[in-house]
Amino acid sequence: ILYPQESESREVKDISGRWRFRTDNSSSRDAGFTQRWWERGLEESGPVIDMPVPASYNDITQEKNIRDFVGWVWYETNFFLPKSWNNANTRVWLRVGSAHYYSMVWVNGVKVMEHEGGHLPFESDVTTRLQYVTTNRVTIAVNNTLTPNTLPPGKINHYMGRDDYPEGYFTQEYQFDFFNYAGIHRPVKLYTTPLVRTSEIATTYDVTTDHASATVHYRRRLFANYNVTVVLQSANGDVINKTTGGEGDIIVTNPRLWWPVGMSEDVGYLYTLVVYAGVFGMNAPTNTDIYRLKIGIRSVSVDSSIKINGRPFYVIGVGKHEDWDVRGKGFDWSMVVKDFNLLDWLGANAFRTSHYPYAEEIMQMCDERGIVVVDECPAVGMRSADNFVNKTLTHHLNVIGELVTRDRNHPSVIMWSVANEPSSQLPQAANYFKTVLDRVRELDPTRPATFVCNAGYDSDVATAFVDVVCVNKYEGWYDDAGRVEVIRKRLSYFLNKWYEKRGKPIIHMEWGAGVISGFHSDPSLMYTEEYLCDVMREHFQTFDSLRAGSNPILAGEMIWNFADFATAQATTRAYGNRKGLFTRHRQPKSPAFVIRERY
Ligand code: GCB
Repeated sequence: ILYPQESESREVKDISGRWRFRTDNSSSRDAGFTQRWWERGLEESGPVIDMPVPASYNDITQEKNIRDFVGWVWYETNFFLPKSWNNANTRVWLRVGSAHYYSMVWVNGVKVMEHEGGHLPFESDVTTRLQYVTTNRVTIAVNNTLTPNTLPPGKINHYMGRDDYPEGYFTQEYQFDFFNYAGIHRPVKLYTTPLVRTSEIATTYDVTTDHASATVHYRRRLFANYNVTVVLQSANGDVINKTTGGEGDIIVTNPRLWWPVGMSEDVGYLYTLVVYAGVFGMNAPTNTDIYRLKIGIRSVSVDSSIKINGRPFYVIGVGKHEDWDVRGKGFDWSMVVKDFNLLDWLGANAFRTSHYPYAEEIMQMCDERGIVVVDECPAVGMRSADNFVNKTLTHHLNVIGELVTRDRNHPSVIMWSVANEPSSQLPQAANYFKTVLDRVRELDPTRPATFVCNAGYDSDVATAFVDVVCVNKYEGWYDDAGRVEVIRKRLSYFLNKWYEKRGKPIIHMEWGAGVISGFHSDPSLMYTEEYLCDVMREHFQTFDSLRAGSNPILAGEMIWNFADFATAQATTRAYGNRKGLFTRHRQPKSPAFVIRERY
């Protein structure tokens, strides 16, 4: 599922914007289905309100019922198509960048696709469903309900038979620490391709140890009778080399390698792989499909450290979220570019897509700006035994397939993370994670794989299967709250224990403390800006002692979190999670300057 892109053979029409919207408030939440809202149109079947796409619907209105809604919501819009699209050589695809969590899509009253999972794109060939003499209608129903077998998992609590609650009352519970924003989160686009098209491209690279030569291996999804030419171009369009065939190698002498920030002056160099595909034969359509894929040539390996292009790479990064005020998890270019500017200001060289795959546009910017990514599955909050069952596993394997297919060509992605903080001390977690990690390595043998662990070094049973041990620990916060003086000793003991256990490089993936912007005290107290500054200085002492020397055990540090973000309401969360270096409005708290100094 390639990113939709314009070319000589392709056109893209973004139909995002102001859509019609309604929540299904029926007690069974199925009125939309029993009354078949997609047939008559939303306006014909009840009241509608305006809803921006892309955006989470939760914070757009003044209604608590909409912010906290659980169940099916319905979106609808109309669009016209250019007549030029109406010809026998053109296929039209409808593509949703992502919608959280379960989606069904109709075009002109006919169902065209269904998709499970809130963070990855889905598309369908809608050519035969479209009209050119009049307007078209697209209807998308989205359900945010989380169950023990969704990713992330959750649970619906019914209060049936309880006289002390309103009749029919139910709540959505989940064990992950961010608000379950929902709706159509990424752009909805139509795009054209010729009848013959390139639908998938997979690239991998080999770089010689002296960097004098590289081989780009490519594989395009292949059907019979295709005539494929592949041209590798430099960033300024010069042809480097070319070949033919649906699968093959392109040799690059003296390649300009892709480097992350901090490792070279030459950051984020991208080549373009231009893939031409046509059809042989007498009655073949004349047009050729052209797709341009940006690629970066680099290698990733793990031995006693993480290596990019054979050189040790130390991660200095942040945990992030797709989270902005008003739009929730809705894609917004202003927010995305602002965040990259702040990453640059901090001097960070990496982030983790905690705790779900981020928008494709964000991944593209990481490639260009040389920001390394640990690319994470939405498996967060797997805290109970009923999550580690076959039904969840089957979906988990599907998500891994979709994620790897979407992101495998991004040079910025240096590692897959299959989960965050699962209960990896449960006996069933061993086999579960062996299976998902095996799958990710089978689909992509060129990158290390991991999950992020917060089970104890003495109880975890699943990190045996990871390439890099990634751990979360909040020393001075959840552990030894307020006692900054023990951080150095305790953290160093903890990380050494992990190293003794697995003998693999460690990334300290999450650490930090809550700070309410504007709270101050000296000596510092929890929640003040000074407190996190103190916590940081202690951590840095330990980090430096473990990354130095002849046998460094630490491969990186990622502070939690880049910015404050929304969570479910809880007594431990004062207007969301406050561990951000920046406020939710992207203004720096004093600890941001300390990190900037270090990074
Ligand atoms: C964690 C989780 C993260 C939370 C964070 C916290 O360990 O991985 O999702 O937001 O702790 O602040 O509690």
